[in-house]
Amino acid sequence: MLLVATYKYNPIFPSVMKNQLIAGILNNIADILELQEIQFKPQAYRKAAMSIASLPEDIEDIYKKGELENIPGVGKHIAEKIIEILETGKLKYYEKLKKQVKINVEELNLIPSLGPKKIKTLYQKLGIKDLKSLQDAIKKGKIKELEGFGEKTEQQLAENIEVVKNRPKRFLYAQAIPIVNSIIKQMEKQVKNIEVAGSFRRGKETVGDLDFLAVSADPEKAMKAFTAMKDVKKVLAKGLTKSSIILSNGMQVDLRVVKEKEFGSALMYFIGNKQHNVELRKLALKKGLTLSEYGLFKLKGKKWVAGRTEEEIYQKLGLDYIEPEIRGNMGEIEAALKKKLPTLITKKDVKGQFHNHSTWSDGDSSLLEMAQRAEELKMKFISFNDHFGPIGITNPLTEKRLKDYLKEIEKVQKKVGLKVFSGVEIDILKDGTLPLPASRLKQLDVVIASVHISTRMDSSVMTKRVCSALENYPINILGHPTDRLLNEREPLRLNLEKVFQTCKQQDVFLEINGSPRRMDLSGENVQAAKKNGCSFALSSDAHDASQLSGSLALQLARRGWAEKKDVLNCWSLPKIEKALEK
Ligand code: DGT
Ligand code: CA
Ligand code: CA
Ligand code: ZN
Repeated sequence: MLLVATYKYNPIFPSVMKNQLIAGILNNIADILELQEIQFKPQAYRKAAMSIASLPEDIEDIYKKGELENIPGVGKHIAEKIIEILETGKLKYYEKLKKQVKINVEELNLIPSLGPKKIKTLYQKLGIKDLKSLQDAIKKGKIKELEGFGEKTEQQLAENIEVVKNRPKRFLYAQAIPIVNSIIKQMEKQVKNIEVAGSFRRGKETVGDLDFLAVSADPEKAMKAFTAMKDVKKVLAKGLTKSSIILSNGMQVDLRVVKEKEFGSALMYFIGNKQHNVELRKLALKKGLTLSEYGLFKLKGKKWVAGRTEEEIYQKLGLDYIEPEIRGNMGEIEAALKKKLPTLITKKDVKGQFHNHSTWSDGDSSLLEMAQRAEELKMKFISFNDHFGPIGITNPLTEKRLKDYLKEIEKVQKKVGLKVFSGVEIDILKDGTLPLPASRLKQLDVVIASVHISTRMDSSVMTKRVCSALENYPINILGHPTDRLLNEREPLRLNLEKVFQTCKQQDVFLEINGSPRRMDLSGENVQAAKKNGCSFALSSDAHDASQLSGSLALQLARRGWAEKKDVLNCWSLPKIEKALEK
């Protein structure tokens, strides 16, 4: 079932949001029609919903091109409804249907184990209309008495309701960036010092809430300013050391004001993660010390040892400084003890970005606009990898257009001062073949191969599919290896260890896709791949010149312990070119 929460249109991820919103509405229409025992129509709506949910392109763009009816399952009538939603934000037909059925399908559909048939039975036999009446019926033990339900189903429903109600609402890292910047900007003049901690500081792909720490001589003033910031919807708590607010987008933000002498230890505590903190405290105890958010103290007599800065605490614990991105109890404390921490790459090490789309496939900027923007950003190279293959986007490259595309890239190369790599992002088809022969692929600088279609295969079949492509074609980079979409789509079922080993054997770089909604590989995956001897290529997966600077790949590489030697983008140009030869 698709979620049709009434989220606000989010400009950072327009495509996903609109596509999912529309797919959700069409799915609910299918459910309602099914409840009304209308024949055939439900399947038509469901089919359209499914193809829209998996579109790799923004449905609004398809609409602008007048190509809605090219989407599988979308005919004239459904296209008209999509247009109404896109233009007015609503659909009269849907509103009318909802009134007719008297059942809150949107709400009941949030429960994973509840389909249209069950919803109908529950309504007809017990008059269940929404989550509340469902919960009441469960409490009274009425569900298990229904034919086709039983005790197990009732229990499962009860559990699923809890899951849905408690489902943590996590924000994407990229959504949090402007919020963090805005808070720091608003608060920085009100306090002596302010820093962000928590999962955001660790560069985690999604964040539950934001945690800030400040030092102030006047905590009252600080808290007053904090709770009066713009966009504050609700003040959950307002005290002298801690306040919590909810912003209008639903995000919770905590601020703690601490003493200057405690700033380092508090920062360390609130950056986390929890397991890292726990291990540090154990280590402190072994050294006859005790560590808390208030500082590092002698166990006996509680004499203060350190706390102003994180650096001095790590030092007193006998550890090298550990960057926040790798604080996860993933071996970093051991490495810091042995002075064997990786030297994490930084922004200045990254010389360019792979995997960029242009108007030659589903991008919004021309090749030249993209290359010029890359030059402005002081990149040393850019790699164009427009889509090649039948993935259901409206404008993939074909063999015929490929020639002109390559000519155009040559022209662009003459107009800009950075290296322009030619390439494609080509589909790994269901059977592990690619839609271009190896001989043609060899004529390109950078071949990225990715899975986009038939994504629900079993692990063994999917692993074979991917590995067979890696073994039989001159692929440079395996694109978005798990195909996950944060908060939306589970990773492919893949034996990643096997994929990593095959990449290593075949000299294929694993992509670290820095697109805000993908962030694929995850930091944990990068670390595991590195252990298998793999190397990485950082990409922006930009579909617009404005997205070139927004790649989050660097942060994932850091979370995955990657060093310069592991990351293609950090090498010299001649070395990069050599590494891409196949
Ligand atoms: P989030 O907000 O779910 O994305 O993740 P975090 O890591 O930001 O977690 P949060 O906001 O609950 O707490 C911030 C940090 O505070 C956390 O990373 C570690 C520290 N912390 C919180 N609760 C505990 C605890 O019970 N024990 C320890 N040792 N540290 C804690
Ligand atoms: Ca947090
Ligand atoms: Ca928190
Ligand atoms: Zn792709």
